[in-house]
Amino acid sequence: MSGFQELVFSGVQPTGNLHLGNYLGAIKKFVALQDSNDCIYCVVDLHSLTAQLVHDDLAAQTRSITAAFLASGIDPRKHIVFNQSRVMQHAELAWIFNCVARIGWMNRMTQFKDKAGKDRENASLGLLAYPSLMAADILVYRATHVPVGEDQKQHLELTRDIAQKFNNDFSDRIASLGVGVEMKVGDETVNGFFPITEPVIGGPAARIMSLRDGSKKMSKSDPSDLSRINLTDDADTISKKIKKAKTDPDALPGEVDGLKDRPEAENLVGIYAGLADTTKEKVLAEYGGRQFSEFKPALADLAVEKLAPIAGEMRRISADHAYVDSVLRDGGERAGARAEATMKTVREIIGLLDN
Ligand code: AQP
Repeated sequence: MSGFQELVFSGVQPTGNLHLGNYLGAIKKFVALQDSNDCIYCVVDLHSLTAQLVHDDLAAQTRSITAAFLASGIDPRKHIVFNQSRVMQHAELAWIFNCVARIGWMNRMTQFKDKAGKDRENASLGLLAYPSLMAADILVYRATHVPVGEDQKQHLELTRDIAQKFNNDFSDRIASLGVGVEMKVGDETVNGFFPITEPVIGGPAARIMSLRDGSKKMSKSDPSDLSRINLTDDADTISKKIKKAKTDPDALPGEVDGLKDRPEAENLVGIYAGLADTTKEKVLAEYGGRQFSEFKPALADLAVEKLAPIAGEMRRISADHAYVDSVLRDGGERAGARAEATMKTVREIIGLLDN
């Protein structure tokens, strides 16, 4: 894609129990990408303050997300795993991006509109500026690829806009300092300090929906625990939740086209495909024509088979605070060195004295 060294970055907020959507939409991709890429995975604790400022168990949740990363198979020695607040350069670059981005861009973010609700005037400034911090998380490492679920697509487009605007606004300084990198954006070759990051979104599980309502995404903050499968759920709970999942009375279709206007059926087929590393087409080739009374137990067995080992590992790793903290400390030191290298140049580009 560009003259930038390829680097994968992504983050997860410590805002509650991780669920199947987080796992299939994001963490499973993190694991797959680590074989052939340099990766940085972050527990974005500063982001979580936009949801809840005063928190009894932020430290416990930060450790729990870290344990989920490790239990899912992320290797913290080959790659970097850390919590965001250890590397203050994220917040520093976010401030600069607050001055690059426009309020209108932030106001258009659907996540802000959803989370702020009707009383936007009363939403925190942090919630509005969330995408600016997310852009900083990514660009402070000049990351080229970001694996996320589909709900983050708009924020990644904004990250691209921020990078592009910074590159344009400071093009003369970037050129005179000789710190630009040539990259291809669409058909054009451009020069800039920050890469125009590529989202890694896709596959059958990019957007997992609530088990109770196929029009709402599976979410940590849904008040109904039956709406999601938590990574920590035991086998009985997983089976019970899948059995109770909302469906329609028809049998599964033989083709993907037949899932149109059947959001709950499409969701369960997507979950099966995501867990089995296959496609919806292949799932329907096997289960087309069968009733949910047959499909749901097969899905429950598969979910238990794939998730139970992760839950067990999570429990084991979470209990070892000293180990988890050492991973975050070591990752924070390595991430901090990389982030500071970027920020030294950013300060120079802007003209902030730090000598
Ligand atoms: N339902 C989903 N399907 C696929 N991917 C999903 N992700 C979240 N929900 C789904 C992806 O998981 C990663 C981490 O998400 P996050 O914790 O940073 O933020 P979130 O999107 O706010 O997660 P939740 O669970 O939906 O929390 P609340 O309830 O607070 O809004 C991201 O890559 C995200 O795309």
